[in-house]
Amino acid sequence: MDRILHVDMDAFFASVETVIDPSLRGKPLAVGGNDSSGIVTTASYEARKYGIHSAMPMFMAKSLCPHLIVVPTRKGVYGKKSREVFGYLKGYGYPVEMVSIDEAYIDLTRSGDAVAVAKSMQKGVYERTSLTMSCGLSYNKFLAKIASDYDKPRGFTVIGPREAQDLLKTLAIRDIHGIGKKTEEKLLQLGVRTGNDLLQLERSFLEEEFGKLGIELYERIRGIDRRPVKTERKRKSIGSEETFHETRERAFFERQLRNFAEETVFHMERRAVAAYTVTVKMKTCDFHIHTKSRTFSDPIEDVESLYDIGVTLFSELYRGEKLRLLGLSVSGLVEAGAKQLCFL
Ligand code: TTP
Ligand code: MG
Repeated sequence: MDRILHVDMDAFFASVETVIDPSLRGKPLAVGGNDSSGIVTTASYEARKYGIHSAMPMFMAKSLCPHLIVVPTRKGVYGKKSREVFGYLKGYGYPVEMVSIDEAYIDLTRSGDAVAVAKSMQKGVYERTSLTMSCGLSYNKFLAKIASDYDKPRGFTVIGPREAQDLLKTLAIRDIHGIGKKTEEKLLQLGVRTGNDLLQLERSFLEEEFGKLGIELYERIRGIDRRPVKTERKRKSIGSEETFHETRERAFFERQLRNFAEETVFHMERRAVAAYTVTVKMKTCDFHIHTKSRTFSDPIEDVESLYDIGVTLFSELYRGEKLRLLGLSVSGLVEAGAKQLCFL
Protein backbone atom coordinates (compact mmCIF):
# COMPACT_ATOMS: atom_id res chain seq x y z
CA MET A 1 0.00 0.00 0.00
CA ASP A 2 1.25 3.49 -0.84
CA ARG A 3 2.19 5.85 1.95
CA ILE A 4 1.50 9.44 0.96
CA LEU A 5 2.26 12.41 3.21
CA HIS A 6 0.63 15.81 2.75
CA VAL A 7 2.31 18.69 4.55
CA ASP A 8 0.81 22.17 4.92
CA MET A 9 2.41 25.01 6.87
CA ASP A 10 0.26 26.56 9.59
CA ALA A 11 -0.96 30.14 8.94
CA PHE A 12 2.07 30.41 6.69
CA PHE A 13 2.50 34.14 5.93
CA ALA A 14 1.50 35.08 9.50
CA SER A 15 3.90 32.52 10.98
CA VAL A 16 6.76 33.82 8.83
CA GLU A 17 6.06 37.37 10.05
CA THR A 18 6.12 36.09 13.64
CA VAL A 19 9.48 34.43 13.12
CA ILE A 20 10.89 37.70 11.75
CA ASP A 21 9.36 39.75 14.60
CA PRO A 22 8.99 37.51 17.67
CA SER A 23 7.10 40.26 19.55
CA LEU A 24 4.10 39.23 17.40
CA ARG A 25 4.08 35.72 18.89
CA GLY A 26 0.81 34.68 20.48
CA LYS A 27 -1.03 37.78 19.24
CA PRO A 28 -3.99 38.06 16.89
CA LEU A 29 -2.32 38.92 13.61
CA ALA A 30 -3.57 39.36 10.06
CA VAL A 31 -1.37 39.63 6.99
CA GLY A 32 -2.91 41.55 4.12
CA GLY A 33 -3.95 44.96 2.82
CA ASN A 34 -4.44 47.58 5.49
CA ASP A 35 -6.33 50.22 3.48
CA SER A 36 -10.09 50.56 3.19
CA SER A 37 -10.37 47.91 0.46
CA GLY A 38 -7.74 45.62 2.01
CA ILE A 39 -8.29 41.91 2.32
CA VAL A 40 -6.96 39.36 4.82
CA THR A 41 -4.44 37.07 3.11
CA THR A 42 -4.04 34.93 6.17
CA ALA A 43 -4.62 35.19 9.90
CA SER A 44 -2.75 33.72 12.86
CA TYR A 45 -4.59 31.05 14.84
CA GLU A 46 -5.05 33.57 17.68
CA ALA A 47 -6.90 35.83 15.21
CA ARG A 48 -8.96 32.94 13.84
CA LYS A 49 -10.56 32.57 17.30
CA TYR A 50 -12.34 35.85 16.53
CA GLY A 51 -13.75 34.40 13.32
CA ILE A 52 -11.15 36.07 11.09
CA HIS A 53 -10.18 34.13 7.96
CA SER A 54 -8.50 34.45 4.54
CA ALA A 55 -10.31 36.57 1.95
CA MET A 56 -12.24 38.53 4.60
CA PRO A 57 -12.25 42.33 4.14
CA MET A 58 -9.76 43.85 6.58
CA PHE A 59 -12.28 46.36 8.00
CA MET A 60 -14.48 43.43 8.99
CA ALA A 61 -11.55 41.62 10.61
CA LYS A 62 -10.77 44.75 12.63
CA SER A 63 -14.35 45.08 13.79
CA LEU A 64 -14.29 41.45 14.98
CA CYS A 65 -11.03 42.05 16.85
CA PRO A 66 -10.22 45.72 17.53
CA HIS A 67 -6.69 44.98 18.82
CA LEU A 68 -5.84 42.98 15.67
CA ILE A 69 -2.29 43.58 14.46
CA VAL A 70 -2.13 44.05 10.69
CA VAL A 71 1.09 43.39 8.78
CA PRO A 72 1.17 44.22 5.07
CA THR A 73 2.00 41.38 2.70
CA ARG A 74 5.62 41.51 1.57
CA LYS A 75 7.39 40.33 -1.54
CA GLY A 76 10.22 37.87 -1.35
CA VAL A 77 10.08 36.79 2.29
CA TYR A 78 7.54 33.97 2.09
CA GLY A 79 9.08 32.42 -1.02
CA LYS A 80 12.48 32.42 0.67
CA LYS A 81 11.10 30.64 3.75
CA SER A 82 9.21 28.21 1.53
CA ARG A 83 12.44 27.30 -0.26
CA GLU A 84 14.12 26.78 3.11
CA VAL A 85 11.37 24.44 4.34
CA PHE A 86 10.88 22.44 1.16
CA GLY A 87 14.58 22.38 0.33
CA TYR A 88 15.11 20.68 3.69
CA LEU A 89 12.26 18.23 3.06
CA LYS A 90 13.53 17.39 -0.44
CA GLY A 91 16.87 16.60 1.17
CA TYR A 92 15.34 13.39 2.54
CA GLY A 93 15.38 12.10 -1.02
CA TYR A 94 11.73 11.03 -1.39
CA PRO A 95 9.61 12.32 -4.30
CA VAL A 96 8.15 15.74 -3.43
CA GLU A 97 5.35 17.43 -5.39
CA MET A 98 4.88 21.10 -4.53
CA VAL A 99 1.22 22.11 -4.65
CA SER A 100 1.54 25.72 -3.55
CA ILE A 101 3.95 27.93 -1.67
CA ASP A 102 3.32 26.15 1.65
CA GLU A 103 2.00 22.73 0.69
CA ALA A 104 3.39 19.52 -0.80
CA TYR A 105 2.80 15.81 -1.22
CA ILE A 106 5.67 13.48 -0.35
CA ASP A 107 5.71 9.85 -1.41
CA LEU A 108 6.98 7.87 1.60
CA THR A 109 6.01 4.47 0.19
CA ARG A 110 9.63 3.35 0.06
CA SER A 111 10.58 4.77 3.44
CA GLY A 112 10.06 1.66 5.54
CA ASP A 113 8.57 3.59 8.46
CA ALA A 114 6.50 6.43 7.06
CA VAL A 115 5.26 7.63 10.46
CA ALA A 116 8.79 7.95 11.83
CA VAL A 117 10.03 9.79 8.72
CA ALA A 118 7.05 12.15 8.74
CA LYS A 119 7.53 12.90 12.47
CA SER A 120 11.19 13.61 11.88
CA MET A 121 10.30 15.97 9.00
CA GLN A 122 7.82 17.88 11.16
CA LYS A 123 10.35 18.20 13.97
CA GLY A 124 13.20 19.08 11.61
CA VAL A 125 11.24 21.89 9.96
CA TYR A 126 10.43 23.39 13.36
CA GLU A 127 14.01 23.14 14.59
CA ARG A 128 15.40 24.77 11.48
CA THR A 129 12.84 27.49 10.83
CA SER A 130 10.68 27.84 14.00
CA LEU A 131 7.69 27.30 11.68
CA THR A 132 5.01 24.74 12.41
CA MET A 133 3.59 22.40 9.81
CA SER A 134 0.65 20.03 9.84
CA CYS A 135 1.08 16.51 8.49
CA GLY A 136 -1.43 14.07 7.06
CA LEU A 137 -0.40 10.53 6.26
CA SER A 138 -2.54 8.07 4.35
CA TYR A 139 -2.54 5.70 1.41
CA ASN A 140 -3.42 8.29 -1.25
CA LYS A 141 -3.30 12.00 -1.95
CA PHE A 142 -6.97 12.70 -1.36
CA LEU A 143 -6.97 11.20 2.14
CA ALA A 144 -3.55 12.63 3.02
CA LYS A 145 -4.86 16.12 2.28
CA ILE A 146 -7.92 15.56 4.45
CA ALA A 147 -5.61 14.24 7.18
CA SER A 148 -3.28 17.27 7.24
CA ASP A 149 -6.27 19.57 7.64
CA TYR A 150 -7.86 17.46 10.36
CA ASP A 151 -6.03 18.77 13.42
CA LYS A 152 -4.39 22.06 12.45
CA PRO A 153 -2.17 23.66 13.72
CA ARG A 154 0.78 21.32 14.52
CA GLY A 155 -1.41 18.41 13.48
CA PHE A 156 -0.23 14.90 12.81
CA THR A 157 -3.03 12.65 11.55
CA VAL A 158 -2.82 9.18 10.08
CA ILE A 159 -5.77 7.78 8.13
CA GLY A 160 -5.70 4.03 7.57
CA PRO A 161 -8.17 2.13 5.38
CA ARG A 162 -10.52 1.39 8.28
CA GLU A 163 -10.64 4.96 9.60
CA ALA A 164 -11.11 6.20 6.05
CA GLN A 165 -14.48 4.54 5.58
CA ASP A 166 -16.03 6.13 8.70
CA LEU A 167 -14.43 9.49 8.13
CA LEU A 168 -15.55 9.74 4.52
CA LYS A 169 -19.15 9.06 5.51
CA THR A 170 -19.29 12.02 7.88
CA LEU A 171 -17.41 14.42 5.60
CA ALA A 172 -19.34 17.56 4.61
CA ILE A 173 -19.59 17.85 0.84
CA ARG A 174 -17.76 21.18 0.74
CA ASP A 175 -14.75 19.65 2.48
CA ILE A 176 -14.18 17.27 -0.42
CA HIS A 177 -11.23 18.68 -2.29
CA GLY A 178 -12.17 19.44 -5.89
CA ILE A 179 -15.76 20.37 -5.17
CA GLY A 180 -16.28 23.99 -6.09
CA LYS A 181 -19.23 26.25 -5.26
CA LYS A 182 -21.25 25.21 -8.32
CA THR A 183 -20.86 21.47 -7.75
CA GLU A 184 -21.64 21.93 -4.07
CA GLU A 185 -24.86 23.77 -4.93
CA LYS A 186 -25.89 21.11 -7.41
CA LEU A 187 -25.19 18.33 -4.92
CA LEU A 188 -27.17 20.14 -2.22
CA GLN A 189 -30.08 20.45 -4.63
CA LEU A 190 -29.90 16.69 -5.09
CA GLY A 191 -30.12 16.36 -1.30
CA VAL A 192 -26.47 15.36 -0.94
CA ARG A 193 -24.96 16.92 2.18
CA THR A 194 -22.46 14.40 3.49
CA GLY A 195 -20.13 11.74 2.25
CA ASN A 196 -22.68 9.14 3.24
CA ASP A 197 -25.31 10.76 0.99
CA LEU A 198 -22.82 10.74 -1.86
CA LEU A 199 -22.08 7.06 -1.29
CA GLN A 200 -25.71 6.25 -2.11
CA LEU A 201 -25.44 7.63 -5.67
CA GLU A 202 -24.76 5.30 -8.60
CA ARG A 203 -21.61 5.74 -10.66
CA SER A 204 -23.59 6.15 -13.89
CA PHE A 205 -25.82 8.81 -12.32
CA LEU A 206 -22.82 10.81 -11.10
CA GLU A 207 -21.18 10.54 -14.50
CA GLU A 208 -24.32 11.75 -16.22
CA GLU A 209 -24.69 14.71 -13.87
CA PHE A 210 -21.04 15.76 -13.48
CA GLY A 211 -19.06 14.04 -16.24
CA LYS A 212 -15.46 13.20 -15.38
CA LEU A 213 -15.75 14.92 -12.00
CA GLY A 214 -18.67 12.60 -11.22
CA ILE A 215 -16.50 9.51 -11.60
CA GLU A 216 -13.85 11.17 -9.50
CA LEU A 217 -16.40 11.83 -6.76
CA TYR A 218 -17.63 8.25 -6.93
CA GLU A 219 -14.10 6.98 -6.40
CA ARG A 220 -12.87 9.55 -3.87
CA ILE A 221 -15.75 8.99 -1.50
CA ARG A 222 -14.80 5.30 -1.52
CA GLY A 223 -11.24 6.24 -0.63
CA ILE A 224 -9.93 5.58 -4.15
CA ASP A 225 -7.40 8.01 -5.67
CA ARG A 226 -4.75 6.76 -8.08
CA ARG A 227 -3.02 10.10 -8.73
CA PRO A 228 0.74 9.62 -8.33
CA VAL A 229 3.03 12.09 -6.58
CA LYS A 230 4.54 14.03 -9.46
CA THR A 231 7.92 15.61 -8.92
CA GLU A 232 9.15 18.57 -10.95
CA ARG A 233 11.18 16.21 -13.08
CA LYS A 234 8.04 14.42 -14.16
CA ARG A 235 6.23 17.61 -15.10
CA LYS A 236 8.67 19.75 -16.92
CA SER A 237 6.31 22.08 -18.70
CA ILE A 238 2.99 23.81 -18.21
CA GLY A 239 0.80 25.24 -20.92
CA SER A 240 -2.33 25.01 -22.97
CA GLU A 241 -3.31 24.69 -26.59
CA GLU A 242 -6.48 24.54 -28.62
CA THR A 243 -7.58 23.11 -31.94
CA PHE A 244 -10.06 25.25 -33.86
CA HIS A 245 -11.68 25.68 -37.24
CA GLU A 246 -9.04 26.74 -39.76
CA THR A 247 -8.51 30.49 -39.70
CA ARG A 248 -5.97 33.21 -40.34
CA GLU A 249 -7.61 35.85 -38.16
CA ARG A 250 -4.83 37.52 -36.17
CA ALA A 251 -7.07 39.07 -33.52
CA PHE A 252 -8.42 35.60 -32.77
CA PHE A 253 -4.89 34.23 -32.36
CA GLU A 254 -4.01 37.03 -29.98
CA ARG A 255 -7.14 36.41 -27.91
CA GLN A 256 -6.20 32.75 -27.75
CA LEU A 257 -2.69 33.62 -26.61
CA ARG A 258 -4.10 35.81 -23.84
CA ASN A 259 -6.34 32.98 -22.62
CA PHE A 260 -3.42 30.56 -22.71
CA ALA A 261 -1.21 33.01 -20.79
CA GLU A 262 -3.86 33.43 -18.10
CA GLU A 263 -4.42 29.70 -17.80
CA THR A 264 -0.72 28.92 -17.74
CA VAL A 265 0.03 31.50 -15.04
CA PHE A 266 -2.89 30.16 -12.99
CA HIS A 267 -1.29 26.70 -13.02
CA MET A 268 2.17 28.15 -12.37
CA GLU A 269 0.84 29.96 -9.30
CA ARG A 270 -0.77 26.82 -7.97
CA ARG A 271 2.57 25.07 -8.18
CA ALA A 272 4.51 28.14 -7.02
CA VAL A 273 6.86 28.08 -10.02
CA ALA A 274 8.29 30.58 -12.49
CA ALA A 275 9.66 29.67 -15.94
CA TYR A 276 12.79 30.51 -17.92
CA THR A 277 11.54 29.32 -21.32
CA VAL A 278 8.43 30.16 -23.34
CA THR A 279 7.30 28.19 -26.40
CA VAL A 280 4.65 28.96 -29.01
CA LYS A 281 3.34 26.12 -31.12
CA MET A 282 1.11 26.20 -34.20
CA LYS A 283 -0.29 23.64 -36.59
CA THR A 284 -1.01 24.56 -40.20
CA CYS A 285 -3.76 23.09 -42.40
CA ASP A 286 -1.37 20.51 -43.82
CA PHE A 287 -0.85 19.29 -40.23
CA HIS A 288 2.73 20.54 -40.01
CA ILE A 289 3.72 21.62 -36.53
CA HIS A 290 5.98 24.65 -36.05
CA THR A 291 7.36 25.83 -32.72
CA LYS A 292 9.47 28.70 -31.52
CA SER A 293 11.02 29.01 -28.05
CA ARG A 294 12.98 31.62 -26.19
CA THR A 295 14.85 31.39 -22.90
CA PHE A 296 15.25 34.40 -20.63
CA SER A 297 17.73 35.22 -17.90
CA ASP A 298 14.95 36.20 -15.47
CA PRO A 299 12.12 33.72 -14.98
CA ILE A 300 8.66 34.71 -16.20
CA GLU A 301 5.78 34.57 -13.73
CA ASP A 302 3.05 37.04 -14.72
CA VAL A 303 0.34 37.05 -17.36
CA GLU A 304 1.38 40.30 -19.08
CA SER A 305 4.99 39.23 -19.69
CA LEU A 306 3.96 35.77 -20.82
CA TYR A 307 1.35 37.20 -23.19
CA ASP A 308 3.77 39.76 -24.66
CA ILE A 309 6.43 37.11 -25.24
CA GLY A 310 3.81 34.78 -26.72
CA VAL A 311 2.71 37.44 -29.20
CA THR A 312 6.31 38.25 -30.15
CA LEU A 313 7.22 34.61 -30.72
CA PHE A 314 4.03 34.11 -32.69
CA SER A 315 4.80 37.09 -34.96
CA GLU A 316 8.23 35.65 -35.65
CA LEU A 317 6.76 32.28 -36.52
CA TYR A 318 3.61 33.19 -38.40
CA ARG A 319 3.62 33.74 -42.18
CA GLY A 320 -0.08 34.43 -42.74
CA GLU A 321 -1.21 30.89 -43.49
CA LYS A 322 -4.40 29.31 -42.12
CA LEU A 323 -3.93 27.60 -38.75
CA ARG A 324 -5.83 24.82 -37.01
CA LEU A 325 -4.05 24.79 -33.66
CA LEU A 326 -2.24 27.22 -31.43
CA GLY A 327 -0.47 26.61 -28.13
CA LEU A 328 1.59 28.38 -25.51
CA SER A 329 3.73 26.67 -22.89
CA VAL A 330 6.48 27.36 -20.38
CA SER A 331 9.36 25.17 -19.29
CA GLY A 332 12.60 25.52 -17.38
CA LEU A 333 10.56 25.70 -14.20
CA VAL A 334 11.96 26.97 -10.93
CA GLU A 335 10.36 27.63 -7.58
CA ALA A 336 8.89 31.10 -7.65
CA GLY A 337 9.94 33.88 -5.29
CA ALA A 338 7.15 35.13 -3.08
CA LYS A 339 4.38 33.53 -5.09
CA GLN A 340 1.14 35.26 -4.51
CA LEU A 341 -1.95 33.21 -4.92
CA CYS A 342 -5.39 34.28 -6.01
CA PHE A 343 -6.20 37.68 -4.62
CA LEU A 344 -2.86 39.26 -3.87
P1 TTP B 1 -3.09 28.19 3.18
O1 TTP B 1 -2.26 26.96 3.43
O2 TTP B 1 -4.40 28.04 2.52
O3 TTP B 1 -3.36 28.94 4.55
P2 TTP B 1 -2.42 29.17 5.78
O4 TTP B 1 -1.12 28.45 5.65
O5 TTP B 1 -2.31 30.65 6.01
O6 TTP B 1 -3.26 28.58 6.97
P3 TTP B 1 -3.53 27.06 7.35
O7 TTP B 1 -2.91 26.87 8.70
O8 TTP B 1 -5.00 26.92 7.36
O9 TTP B 1 -2.87 26.22 6.29
O10 TTP B 1 -2.26 29.23 2.32
C1 TTP B 1 -0.86 29.39 2.46
C2 TTP B 1 -0.46 30.84 2.29
O11 TTP B 1 -0.81 31.30 1.00
C3 TTP B 1 -1.15 31.76 3.27
O12 TTP B 1 -0.42 31.94 4.47
C4 TTP B 1 -1.32 33.03 2.51
C5 TTP B 1 -1.27 32.65 1.06
N1 TTP B 1 -2.61 32.73 0.41
C6 TTP B 1 -2.77 33.63 -0.63
O13 TTP B 1 -1.87 34.36 -0.99
N2 TTP B 1 -3.99 33.66 -1.25
C7 TTP B 1 -5.03 32.84 -0.88
O14 TTP B 1 -6.10 32.89 -1.49
C8 TTP B 1 -4.84 31.94 0.21
C9 TTP B 1 -5.96 31.05 0.67
C10 TTP B 1 -3.61 31.93 0.81
MG1 MG C 1 -1.06 26.44 5.10
